[in-house]
Amino acid sequence: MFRIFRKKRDKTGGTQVGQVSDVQLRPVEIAGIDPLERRLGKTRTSLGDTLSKLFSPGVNLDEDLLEELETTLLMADVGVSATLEITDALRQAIKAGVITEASQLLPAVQAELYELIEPSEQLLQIDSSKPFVILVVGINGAGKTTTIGKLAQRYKEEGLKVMLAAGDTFRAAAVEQLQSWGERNQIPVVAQATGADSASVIFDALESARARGVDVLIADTAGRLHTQSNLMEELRKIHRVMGKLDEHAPHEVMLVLDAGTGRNAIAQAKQFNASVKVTGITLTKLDGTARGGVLFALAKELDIPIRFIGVGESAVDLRPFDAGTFINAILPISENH
Ligand SMILES: Nc1nc2c(ncn2[C@@H]2O[C@H](COP(=O)(O)OP(=O)(O)O)[C@@H](O)[C@H]2O)c(=O)[nH]1
Ligand SMILES: [Mg+2]
Repeated sequence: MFRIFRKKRDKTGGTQVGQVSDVQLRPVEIAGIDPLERRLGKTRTSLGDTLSKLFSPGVNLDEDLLEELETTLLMADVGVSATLEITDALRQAIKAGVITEASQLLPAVQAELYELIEPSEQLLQIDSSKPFVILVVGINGAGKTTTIGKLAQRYKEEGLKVMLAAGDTFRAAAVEQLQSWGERNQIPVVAQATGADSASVIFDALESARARGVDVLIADTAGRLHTQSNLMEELRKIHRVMGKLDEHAPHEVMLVLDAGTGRNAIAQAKQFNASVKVTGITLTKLDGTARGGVLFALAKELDIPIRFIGVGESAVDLRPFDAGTFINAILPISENH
């Protein structure tokens, strides 16, 4: 059984530290899907379990405790700025007498973390553009091609007409990886030989997608060229070339980041965003890492929606990012708080 939680926001819009009633979380069961909390088990252990132990009954609400909280958050890659914001909020709440006992600490941290990532929860809406173009960017091995496969399957199951563009022409295996995937799922893949100009492959694909009334075109790109500046220049070129056929394309520039790279993911996001405006992030491999806290750092340090999280190898493991579900998977609190 899969439990997700629906949240109910405070009518006034504000949240007060320690008052988790602002973030009411209701379990909803969905059959047949592994619970997110199991997939995020490593981060749940590094963050959730450590905090639960730290906030044991009778613990002193003092600076030592706040320092240990700080260390735990930093170790889980939550990032300095988000960590300081959370510990400061708790310090103030303790000082103001809002938090007076240990049992209030975990709900307070949960509420703070929730507030931090809630603005990043913005589902990718496929509008009526024909086609709606998703340009997928990111470094090698981040999970671009896998994510494209999962997305394509999702949209096809929703009844949309999907096409893929094999824009990673730099690596020999990359084109074949996408092609074989397309064959298995009866989804057309526009490709040229390895070494072809990526912008021209994607341009062809967009032309063909328009002619065939495709709903969603998803374009793969290379993750590494000889130099980083070549890569960024190529992405800008792809962007420009697409704009010649459709001034609104690409409708989404999706940056794929590997959660396992921790703080490095933040640096990548800043770098990519500086050359092509990134409109959405997919954070992959959250199932294999204890560094899932990087999602908080991403939310805090970059103003980019988090569209999907990758928590495994199959299509259902690319899940739309839901802040409440995410929080509850890594920092569960009991209902009676
Ligand atoms: N466990 C896990 N593995 C993933 C996830 N996403 C991608 N991978 C794996 O990461 C590896 C690299 O993925 P790939 O899509 O080829 O990366 P690309 O170079 O960016 O296209 C592959 O072995 C994928 O199966 C995920 O969410 N969870
Ligand atoms: Mg690839």
